[in-house]
Parts: sequence; C-alpha cells; structure tokens
Amino acid sequence: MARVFSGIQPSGELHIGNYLGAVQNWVKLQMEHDCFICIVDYHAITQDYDAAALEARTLEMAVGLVAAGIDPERSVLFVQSHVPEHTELAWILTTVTPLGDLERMTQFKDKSQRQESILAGLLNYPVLQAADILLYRAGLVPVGEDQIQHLELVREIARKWNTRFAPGFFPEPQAQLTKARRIVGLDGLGKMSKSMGNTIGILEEPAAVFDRLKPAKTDPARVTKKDPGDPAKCNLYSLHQYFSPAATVEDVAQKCRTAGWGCLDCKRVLADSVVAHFAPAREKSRELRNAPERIRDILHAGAEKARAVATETMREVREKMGLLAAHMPSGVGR
Ligand code: AQP
Repeated sequence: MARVFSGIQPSGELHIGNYLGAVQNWVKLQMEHDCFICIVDYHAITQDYDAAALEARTLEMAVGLVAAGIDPERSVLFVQSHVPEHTELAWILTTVTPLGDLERMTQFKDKSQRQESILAGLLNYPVLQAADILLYRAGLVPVGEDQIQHLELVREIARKWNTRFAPGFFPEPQAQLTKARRIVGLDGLGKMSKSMGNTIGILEEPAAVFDRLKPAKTDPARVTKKDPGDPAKCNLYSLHQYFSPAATVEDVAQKCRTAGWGCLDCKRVLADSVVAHFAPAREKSRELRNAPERIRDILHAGAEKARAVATETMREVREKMGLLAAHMPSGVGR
C-alpha cells in the first residue's frame, strides 16, 4: 500500500476549496494508508506574510484539519519546520534540479508577478515540495489541480537523483485528484485561494457564511431578478452540487432557469447547506480551542513520528551521495 503525503500552507483559513480539493481525500485515505499530513509553514513564508500571525495560523490550521476529520491516531499530522530534514533534503535536491525547470512553473510565474523583487525561496518552492514528499518516500499525493505541474517536477527530480545516486530509491509519486479538482473563488476570477481572499472558511460562523456569499459572482446574464440564468455558468450552482441535497440542487437549477427567484435567495439556501455540512467540524473545533495543549501535543507527537522516518531517509541519502558520516568524538556517550 503506497504511503501518502500531502501538505497545506498556514497562510490563512482552511477553506472549502482546500476541503473539497484535498482534505476530504486525506480523511478517506487515512482509513487505508499510512498518511503524513504536513502544515507547510516554510512554504507559507515564500510570500509576503505577517510574522506576528503565523504561529496562531499554524495552530488554527491544525485545529481545522482535526475538526475536518484528520485523525491523529491514523495520520501523522505535523508542522514542516519541526522536522529540519525537509530543508536539508531540499538543498540536496537543488543540486539535481535545472534552473529552467523551476522558471517555467506556472505558479512561480503568477506569484512572482505579485512580488516587488522576486525571491529565491519562491523559485525553489517546488524543490522544497519535492523534499517534503520524497523524505517519506511517499507514492501517492492527494492534491488539487493547481499542484499537478509541481508533482510532475517532483517525479522528474526523483528520477534525476535516482539515476545519479541510487536507482529506484525514491518512488515517483502519483497525484490523486478529487472530482472537485479546482474550486473557483467567490470573485469568480480564479481558483479559490487563501492569499486571494475569495474564500469561505470551513469553520466560519453561520452568519458570516452568508455575508461571504452576498457579493459572490453568479451567472453574469442575471443582471436583474427577472433575467433567467444558466446554472452551468454559475459558480455557486457548482457549490450547491457539493453541499445541498439532490432535491434542493434540482430546485435551485429550475428557479435559476425560470427566474423564479433572485441570486440572493439562492445564496441564502447555499449558506444554509454549507453551515449544516460543517456543523460537526465547528463543534469539534470549539472543543479543541478550549483545550489548546491538546493540539500542541498532537503536533509534537506527529513531528516525532515524522522525524523517525525522515532521519533514516537522510542517513541513506547522505551515504549514497558519499557524504562523510558525522562522527561522535571519542568519549562522548560513554
Ligand atoms: N481552489 C481549490 N480547488 C481545489 N483544491 C485546492 N487546493 C487549494 N485551493 C484549491 C488544494 O488544497 C491543498 C492545500 O493548498 P494550499 O495550502 O496551497 O492552498 P491555497 O488556498 O491555494 O493557499 P494559498 O496560501 O492561497 O496559496 P496559493 O496562493 O498558492 O494558492 C493543495 O492540495 C491544493 O491543491
């Protein structure tokens, strides 16, 4: 059974795009696979970020993941910076990664346009991602569509390292997508993404869900309440398909086509469906926030388990690359 690795940045709230595109898959896979779920804080610092907020965001991401169904007894849930071998392997992998491969990554091209001066960390992001996955010699990586190109590069990096130092040592990991491989943001402009502020958080308070939906883009043909719309052209209709019961989805489509109601009515029903779907997660998150030590303990235990695997991989990597083993001075430990 292939080992699973996946990660999420603590760059904002855990949103329904993360949930539908990746996290719900992790929850399923942990029933049958050895799963490593990592809060990738070293990735989150490759963009402009608020240092004063990062610690709280990291803890809140862990709360969100456990509330969404990640079971720390089944999955190894941990924070990337607690396992220094991630950055150690990343450095090693930069030595087999051509610069041109990094420069042609779509995410690098998009994000570098938003940076005043382009930082090397952003360019090297996919190498760190390769290290995250290869450190655990994972075979399966459940992600959203935006990560497919990075996964191809991870396979390429694994191939290059294997060819040079140890054929077959690193598996070439396969991506696993859900049906909701790309959830569009509420602004209708691009992918739902923490850094774009076009999200609905899974732990959002009920009233706030409707507030988020109010300005959301729908079928542009619906200018007034009297204009009929096409559900296939409405981003919110696709969210109904994930969160509303089948009878409601049908009713929503019919009322949209016949201008039987306005978009705001449709949004109210969607808000109710989203609120109902995440009610158990909200409840669980309250319990976790009331016992803050519990989350820190989960992350500590997760990092210990992750390190046990990571140190062994690095020992073998160093050996295969001809790096001199560290030697304890005589007398130490006697
Ligand atoms: N809109 C989405 N639809 C489907 N899957 C998605 N994922 C992210 N957005 C969508 C998947 O969620 C996992 C965690 O990814 P992330 O931490 O990079 O999430 P983000 O919201 O995209 O985060 P940021 O901070 O805003 O980063 P950028 O700016 O890179 O988008 C991944 O498996 C991802 O595919």
